Amino acid sequence: MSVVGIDVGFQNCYIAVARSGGIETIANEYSDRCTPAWVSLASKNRTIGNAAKGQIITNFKNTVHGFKKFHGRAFDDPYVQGEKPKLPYSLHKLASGNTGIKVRYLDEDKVFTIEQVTAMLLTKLKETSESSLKKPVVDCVISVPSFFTDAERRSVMDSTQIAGLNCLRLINDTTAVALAYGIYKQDLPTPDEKPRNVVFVDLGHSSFQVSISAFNKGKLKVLATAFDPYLGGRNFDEVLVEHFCEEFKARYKLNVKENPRAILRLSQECEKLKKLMSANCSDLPINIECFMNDIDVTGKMNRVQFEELCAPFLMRVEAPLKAVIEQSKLSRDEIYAVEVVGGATRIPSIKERISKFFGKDVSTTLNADEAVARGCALQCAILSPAFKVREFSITDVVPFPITLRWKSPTEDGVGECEVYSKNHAAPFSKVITFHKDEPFDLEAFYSLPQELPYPDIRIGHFSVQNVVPQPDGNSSKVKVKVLINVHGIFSVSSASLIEKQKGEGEDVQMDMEATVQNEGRPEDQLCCELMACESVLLCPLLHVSHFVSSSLPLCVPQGQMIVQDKLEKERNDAKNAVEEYVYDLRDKLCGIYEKYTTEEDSNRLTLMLEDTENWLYEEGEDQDKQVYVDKLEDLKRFAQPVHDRHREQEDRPRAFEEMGKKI
Ligand code: ATP
Ligand code: K
Ligand code: MG
Repeated sequence: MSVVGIDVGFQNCYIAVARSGGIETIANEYSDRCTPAWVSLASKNRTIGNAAKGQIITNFKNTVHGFKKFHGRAFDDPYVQGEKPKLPYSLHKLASGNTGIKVRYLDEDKVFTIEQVTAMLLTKLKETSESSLKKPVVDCVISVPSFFTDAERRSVMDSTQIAGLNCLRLINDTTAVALAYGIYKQDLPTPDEKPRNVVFVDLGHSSFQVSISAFNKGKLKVLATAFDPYLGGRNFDEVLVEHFCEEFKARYKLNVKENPRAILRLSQECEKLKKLMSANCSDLPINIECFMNDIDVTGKMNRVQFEELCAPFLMRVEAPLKAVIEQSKLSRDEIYAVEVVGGATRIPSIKERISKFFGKDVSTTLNADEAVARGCALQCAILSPAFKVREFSITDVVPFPITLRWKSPTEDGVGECEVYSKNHAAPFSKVITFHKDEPFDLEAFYSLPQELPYPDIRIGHFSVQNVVPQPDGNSSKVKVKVLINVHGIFSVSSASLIEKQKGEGEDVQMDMEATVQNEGRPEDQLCCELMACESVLLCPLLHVSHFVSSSLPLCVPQGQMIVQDKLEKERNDAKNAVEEYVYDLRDKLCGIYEKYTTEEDSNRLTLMLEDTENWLYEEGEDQDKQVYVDKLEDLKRFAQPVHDRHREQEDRPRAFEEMGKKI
């Protein structure tokens, strides 16, 4: 069984695996531990990761990146609409209303769902782990931002399924970091001592997350989370791009914004400049040759200017810090340390702001790029029976409060109740008792629209069927179990009709408040109790429908795409084999074969090699695999007599030697 943790970033993905020696971050085939979250579709194949990123300038319309936050989002969502004009590729409204991606693949226009695109990326990460571990990888733990809602989490889970992964847990980024921080600490307070409170900050390419965790020996409890889902390193790149677009317009009369390729190149250079400015205060240059209309452009910037330009974004750092500390009800001097991770926390001004807010230096003891993946692998190791690891329990939180509303067909009016408050412990299940004599519907939604990263508050619609009155005519008692599972996903997981209830009140609202049961108990205990309950008669009566269905049939099945990529690779390999043979034989004709060929043969062969080489650049440039295989056979047949003569000459002295030995 594999133990793998995957940090799927907006820009950068990392994989950590457990080996006997401990947790290790692994490198891909480019010896790079970071795999870019890029997927490029082309007329014959797909490329994913580093190779896809390399396609951005030549195949920008079909090279997809920055798609992580399209999971579970409606096409009409303001975020999606805001991103659309900035993307070099096209978005598409799916029949479900969700966001799809439109590209040209295999010379046809194709629409992929966001789940499919992420599945392609996950498949690549799966392959990378498999080649490092040298065994199949199925089980894994994957990180998501703590502000991901139900729809987003379900969508990511769909991707893992398409990719053939068994995701044991979707873990929040900052919780993974907390685990990576805490599990090896030898000096944590004992369970009855005051816990150690640590703040974790992750500023990535697209988002800003903060959480506070309380540590005791063997456990961590997340106290609160806060975030700015729209603040990340990319904002700073965009500020720089905007600045240089204006400067180049004034100085070189270039309308950069009309040229997607130029924008992409400028973005890449601006990101490099931004990173350099983290280490240098002085003026730094930006130079791009043949930028547009054959013009070379140059510009410069220093850190002070950068901070001025980015002030509106830098100012947004404080709000989540303030929110998290308020929610935790801790005072600043109860904070033991502030650990920062995520690439963008390397910006000096960000670090200064965080440290100023908490009144202490920020710690950078964790690897800023790899801590999330390492935490995921640790969680996977804990969950995997195949791996021995220190016991460590994790309690996370519900980021947004959830309300359940119920309605019966004949009853007038509806009732509702907040089933999970903000920062409620998770995973967690509860049993709610209803008194009903007919089927009824339940609707779950997020209670506070203003806190959500997008306008859609709906979670799911559940109907409890087959409810009938008791034989004596009274209402039946129906126990409904609601659940936030290990992935942070809400569901109404079961409903049971309890027989023989007499004289209970009919006021549902009252009952509701009275019967939100078992608060403060972990899920499994609760399950046991339910099983033991004798009067449970009827088993699941649920009809579940989620508002946003993400699992659409694949337009091109994943397996077929993998086969297609493999065929394309074999085709390329066959072509390369012809090319290599040409070069090799040419070398040998003027080298070791010279003595064994007549001038006539040599000329004939040289001519043929030249023809083949020309063919490779012309009609042989793009042929089926078999054509190359046949070509190679032909070449070999022609050259065979020369090979044979050479071999004979080589073998003869050796044969004599052997004979000599025998005698
Ligand atoms: P997210 O967490 O939002 O999904 P991610 O995990 O892909 O995104 P990270 O890999 O944590 O993001 O960080 C990438 C960001 O960090 C990029 O914007 C990158 O430019 C920025 N970054 C990396 N190194 C530096 C540096 N030295 N100075 C400034 N920014 C940096
Ligand atoms: K990352
Ligand atoms: Mg990240």
